[in-house]
Amino acid sequence: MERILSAIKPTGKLTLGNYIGALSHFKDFQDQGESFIFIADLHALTLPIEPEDLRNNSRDIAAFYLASGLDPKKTTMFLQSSVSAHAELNAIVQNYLYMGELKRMTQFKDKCSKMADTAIGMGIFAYPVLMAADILLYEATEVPVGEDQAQHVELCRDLVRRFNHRYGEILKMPKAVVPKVGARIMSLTDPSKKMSKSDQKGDIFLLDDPKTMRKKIMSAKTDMGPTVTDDPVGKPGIHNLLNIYASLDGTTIEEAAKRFEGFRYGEFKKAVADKLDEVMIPFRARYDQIIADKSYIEVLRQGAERAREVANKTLRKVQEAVGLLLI
Ligand code: AQP
Repeated sequence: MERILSAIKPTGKLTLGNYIGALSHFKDFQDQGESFIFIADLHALTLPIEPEDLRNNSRDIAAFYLASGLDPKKTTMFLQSSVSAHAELNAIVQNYLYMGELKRMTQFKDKCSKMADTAIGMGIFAYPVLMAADILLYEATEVPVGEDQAQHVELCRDLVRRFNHRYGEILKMPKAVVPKVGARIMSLTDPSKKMSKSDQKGDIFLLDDPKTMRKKIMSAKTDMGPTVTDDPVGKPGIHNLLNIYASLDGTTIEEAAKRFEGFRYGEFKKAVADKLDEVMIPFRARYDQIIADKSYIEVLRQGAERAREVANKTLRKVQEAVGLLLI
């Protein structure tokens, strides 16, 4: 049976990118295998964040998980920081990844490109090490990620090869699964940039009201030429909107492009905004209902118990393999 593992960092208010690239797939995972979905709160500390924001974002994500259809009876849902094995395995596996490899990671280069060396914490550099520990603890076979995280899963695979070559078949080999549509939703104001929680402008947030979402779609940056055709290079704005529409509609970009071929931009944007309403209004209603009853947070406590059982078994195997004296 497949073991599926995914997470979201509570670094800010979730965006439509997080919905399309992650949340919208979570419900299906629980029918495809055994799924572990967590809130990556330790990862959220890798860039400065206010404690109160971190707490609120974490609570919000738990509610979004439930609103997306995760059933705590089928999916182990938990906070990363509730399972100390993540930090313990991190301390071991960091010795099997190298500085040169971590320096080459695109996310590290992107996040740090505008920061002075003195402001870059070790955590952001070592982010893929903790992510490898997350994946390996649950012996995940499939790791659904957006395009930008696939490189980290590749690094984790290198680590498994290296570790198992040295100690025998101890770690399970994971595989990144990148969705065919919606793997990288771009900013609405600058389609050359990924839509991101930490980028406040031009992004649709899941807590935006329907009117605001519509306004953002209607004023999304488009391209030369008055009508719709799919051209990822020449018309990145339109391509992004087609990607959003196709993801929400459960169709392909080609199919969406065919449907809107020759539409004027205004008409097409209206169709995208309508589709967004169709998906987001009921989603938001489920979220509102969940968040109103504070007891929902209890699912994280129960999830952590189950997660600890699985994670501690793997941790012990690794500790034994490397020669730690377990007394
Ligand atoms: N724009 C996006 N398009 C498609 N998928 C996306 N994801 C994020 N943005 C997009 C997917 O959401 C999941 C959770 O991501 P994360 O919070 O762990 O990290 P991230 O990818 O760095 O997300 P953000 O929103 O860009 O966060 P910040 O601004 O804090 O760095 C992942 O599956 C991710 O691929």
